[in-house]
Amino acid sequence: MDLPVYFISDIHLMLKRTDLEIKRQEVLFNFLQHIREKGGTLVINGDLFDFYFEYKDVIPKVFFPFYYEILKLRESGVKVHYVLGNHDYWVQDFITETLFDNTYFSDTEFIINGKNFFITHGDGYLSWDTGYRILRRFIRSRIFIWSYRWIHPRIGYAFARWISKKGENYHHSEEYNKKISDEMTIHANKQFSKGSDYFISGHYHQAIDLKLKNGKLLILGDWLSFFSYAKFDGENLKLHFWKDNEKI
Ligand SMILES: [Mn+2]
Repeated sequence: MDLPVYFISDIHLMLKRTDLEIKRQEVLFNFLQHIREKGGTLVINGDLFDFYFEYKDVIPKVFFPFYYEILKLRESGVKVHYVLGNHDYWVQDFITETLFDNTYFSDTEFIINGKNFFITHGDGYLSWDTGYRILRRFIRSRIFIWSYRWIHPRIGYAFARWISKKGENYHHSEEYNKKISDEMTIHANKQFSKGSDYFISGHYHQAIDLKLKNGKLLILGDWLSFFSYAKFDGENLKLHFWKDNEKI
């Protein structure tokens, strides 16, 4: 992978292009332009889209400005990797073949400059999340995806908008956030004992850059309130905050 490697997650590109959403995407596009100018590699660690469902012959048009930015980025020589999240798992060949260099349907590992990166979107990890893990198995099953595909997109997407509205609040109490980072620390330490140097997760909408005894745990924040990204320059991995967000 070309250096530097940038990691972002939980962008949640919305189905509704409000003024705020357009401004927010502009901030993201400025960040992508920055990468285009500097070169390197981009890893998107899940929940890029607030909802994404692709049909055999049809893709959602609302994300067209984003598709264009990614193609420009790739044309400049930057490779873009995409780890699917719980909001945007239902992709087909437009995502895997046309838009991104590589798409990952589950946790993955990269070796970059001799360092071992364990990359996960992060959902399904919490010990008390058994109900979610069962639901996830169902909504990722062939039968569910096959059935959903036969629902008219007008209905399929209306349903998604409704779900998305219900889950709008990503702000949690400090106590809850602490519980999550403690639990993710346990998972990270497990990976470090298997040889990983870095454990990178998204999903939890908190920005954490935590040096542990045998490695580093990063929770990437999001592009709804943190505008955070991690950068690996070949030596160090660090969490940063994109300053451009002052405009919104
Ligand atoms: Mn998520």
